[in-house]
Amino acid sequence: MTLSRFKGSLVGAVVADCMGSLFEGISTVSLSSVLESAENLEKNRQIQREHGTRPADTYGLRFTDDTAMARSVAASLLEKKSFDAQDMAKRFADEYYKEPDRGYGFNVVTVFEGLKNPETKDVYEPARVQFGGSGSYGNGGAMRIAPASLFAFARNKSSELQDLVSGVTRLTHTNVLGVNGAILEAFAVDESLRLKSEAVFDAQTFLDSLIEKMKGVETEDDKKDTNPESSHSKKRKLDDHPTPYIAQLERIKHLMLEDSLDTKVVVEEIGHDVSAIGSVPTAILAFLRAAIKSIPGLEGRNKFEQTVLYAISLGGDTDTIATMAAAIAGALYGVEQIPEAWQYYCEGVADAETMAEGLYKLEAL
Ligand code: R7I
Ligand code: MG
Ligand code: MG
Ligand code: MG
Repeated sequence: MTLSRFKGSLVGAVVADCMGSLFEGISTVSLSSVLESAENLEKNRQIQREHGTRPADTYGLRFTDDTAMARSVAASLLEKKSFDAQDMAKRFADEYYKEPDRGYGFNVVTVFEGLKNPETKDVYEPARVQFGGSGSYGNGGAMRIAPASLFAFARNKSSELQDLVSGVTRLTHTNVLGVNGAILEAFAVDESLRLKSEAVFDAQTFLDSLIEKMKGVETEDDKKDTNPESSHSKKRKLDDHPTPYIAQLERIKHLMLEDSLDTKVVVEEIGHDVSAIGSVPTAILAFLRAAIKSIPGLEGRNKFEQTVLYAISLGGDTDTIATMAAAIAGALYGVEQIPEAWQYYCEGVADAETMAEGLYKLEAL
């Protein structure tokens, strides 16, 4: 049962990245166009099954940087059976230089250059000097983090999840908003895995638990913030709320229950951009909204499908918001809810399944 949910999380993340990438950067996306793109995959698969002629890659969707980096996280944890910063950093950089056209963030490329430079002794240095020393607050840490949640869960080391995520994230993103966004995403995947079943799912409880956990994270930061020149205080200018992620989760608490929820309202109040603060909470909202009620226009689709299609329909950073929402949803609903046609046409599904199996088989410590 848990194996299906490990696979659901990683395979789910891959298909959502591939499907979401078709709409990345488009600020207004209609749900019907998202639905149509999914129906195309399903129709093509049907035709292919009936005639058995078309090669799979005719309509294949490529995964993007989100998946490329998640694969490195998983591969490093599997190979080293613990977190090895040097190994993971090397995988990130090697992967980028192997296939630089995966749609990487504009600035993170400088980090890879730094990591490749033999003069670089500290693998954390290139990320630290980004943006004049404040570090990136992009969602590139959060988008790749699901394998860390699975790893900590399998190892029975969930108490160490926060430190693991921080270590993995700071290799490219050191701004507290970038790090805490990854921590929130990792907590959400962990929370999903931990639920006994879909039947006992309660959105309020789920959200309250995340808020409780983020209280530890965001107040810890407050305590540490004694130096007015620290990167943490710089970030405050971006979002002057003392606990911005908790504030986002509180907003979601109200929004998710609204009878009809306008996409414009979600975008205005929560966001859909490449910042972690403007996308991780959005992914959580998409997951919760689909879990609570049928999304209008998506009736008849299962919860996993609704989560992904709805997440993409929010527009903006669609591959990333969808991949993060799907990693959470897949960890609850399991791989069985991921349509066969989606799995068939998305690149990297088989590898995600193998990695999920590997992580699942790791022995508890
Ligand atoms: O966060 P990152 O890896 O990008 C991930 C996104 C996802 O949508 C992927 O699917 C891919 O498309 O890219 O890459 P970064 O370059 O670290 O951050 C992304 C962008 O966030 C940057 O290019 C900046 O535009 C913005 N950004 C900042 N802008 C000003 N000041 C991030 N941090 C800052 C900052 O401190
Ligand atoms: Mg991407
Ligand atoms: Mg982007
Ligand atoms: Mg993206």
